[in-house]
Amino acid sequence: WERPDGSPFRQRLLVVANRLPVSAVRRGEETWSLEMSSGGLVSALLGVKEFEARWIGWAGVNVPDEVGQKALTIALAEKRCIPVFLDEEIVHQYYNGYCNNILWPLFHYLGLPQEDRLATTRSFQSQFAAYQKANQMFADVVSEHYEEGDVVWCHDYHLMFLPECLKRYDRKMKVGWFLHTPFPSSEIHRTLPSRSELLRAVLAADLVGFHTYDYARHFVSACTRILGLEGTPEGVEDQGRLTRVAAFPIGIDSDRFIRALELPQVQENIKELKERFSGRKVMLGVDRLDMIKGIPQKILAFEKFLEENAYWRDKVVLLQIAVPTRTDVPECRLLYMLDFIVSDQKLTSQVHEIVGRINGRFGTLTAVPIHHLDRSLDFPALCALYAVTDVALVTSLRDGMNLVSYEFVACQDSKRGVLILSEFAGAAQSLGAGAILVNPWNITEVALAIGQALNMTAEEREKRHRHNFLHVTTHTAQEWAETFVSELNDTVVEAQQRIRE
Ligand code: ADQ
Repeated sequence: WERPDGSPFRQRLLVVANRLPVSAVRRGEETWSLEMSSGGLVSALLGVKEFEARWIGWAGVNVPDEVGQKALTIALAEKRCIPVFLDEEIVHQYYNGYCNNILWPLFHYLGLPQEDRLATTRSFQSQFAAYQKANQMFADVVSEHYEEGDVVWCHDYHLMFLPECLKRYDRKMKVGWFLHTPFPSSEIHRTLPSRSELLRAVLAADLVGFHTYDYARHFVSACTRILGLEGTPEGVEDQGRLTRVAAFPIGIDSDRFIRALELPQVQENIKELKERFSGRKVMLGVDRLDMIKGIPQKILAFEKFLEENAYWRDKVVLLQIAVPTRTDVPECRLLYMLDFIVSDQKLTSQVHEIVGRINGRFGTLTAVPIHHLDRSLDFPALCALYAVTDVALVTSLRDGMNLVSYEFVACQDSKRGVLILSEFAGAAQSLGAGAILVNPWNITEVALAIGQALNMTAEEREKRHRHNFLHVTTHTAQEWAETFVSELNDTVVEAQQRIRE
């Protein structure tokens, strides 16, 4: 592959993530249809001009037969994607089990599941073994495709073992690892039975990145307290070898959102929404349906606001879009999804119950205060919603960054709406000066923030929006990816120099 102008790329970049950025649907024995997803990471890497990126990951489908695997591999190659084939048992133990039932809640301060509190329990041990095995399977695929000089960028909590597996394969490989979730305080991390193994495996990387300085600091503290290693301003040192640790706050492809606002379909959606909610202020929540997003807390705060502000009852509407997420893994049959389905169902019914109560209390025959949708929106609909919103509410209990807050800001250049943002989202560090920061556990505080946002003067909104818009449009996903990869290259060069000295 060449760059659009015909010149060669400076370097090859192997991006390794649990999921490939495609959805694959089998149409026949040897026929697959593929749809490229358009998430932040994809746009970020498409925008990186110097590197020729290839993706390595699981395609999200179970392909037990060789014919199907071969056909899928060929189809994916056109999209620069290389599949790792995981069977159902591994997916159950590694992905649903260790990743999403143990690491995800722990990293978001929700603790370990009760039955897994003891390292000796069978389920914990087998899930951890499957996690290591799956990481080795990813490493095997990377090593098949790796060429000297390539940069390998591993992503997220699914692949904490990968740096160690890769360095075992080739000590000189340039390996970076980035965490998209928070890294919790070392006091939380030390409750994890496999705490040391995971830290050591990550430290095998040359560069370790987090969204915020706080997460990086927590990681370094965990390494010093749990492993007894030395933390330095640069990272973590172990017997003269330095693993560089730093913050690389992610961004979005802001141009994509800004350009979308001009599309006829988006303009049409905006017009319809304006007519539909005319005379009312629009408040918006867009979240994956997940415990960490604080959806019940958000709705309860809105209820408190309506309770205490009768004037606003027929003048404001909250649109809450909550997309059920982990059900997008087709082969996670009911049995495998049990833990999530139960907790997602509990969360959904809890949210439905609160919404029903509030609409019953404050609704009229012609209008209800909350519209709650349990589904995903397509890109034009999402952009239109962001554009017509007066107040966006992000009340995550913990969130690595939270890109919804960035997307909202990118779509608000004509409206200058207000962002209410949880102080426990990584985005609070970058958009804090423009947003109203809240503790989502404090319903009264959030209710007051809603009042403050709805009553804010145009000058104040303008000032806050300017700050956030400048940040979102300058600290983009492309900049994030470029900075990480060039820092990784520099780190390796510096390490080689140190060895020579
Ligand atoms: P997520 O937890 O998925 O990502 P977030 O950063 O908010 O959280 O990104 C969600 C994405 O999904 C956004 O692009 C949003 O537009 C989209 N989305 C959410 N709900 C939707 C809906 N109902 N309909 C359509 N689209 C919807 C993880 C971490 C985050 C971190 C990112 C990137 O948990 O903290 O910011 O990775 O590192």
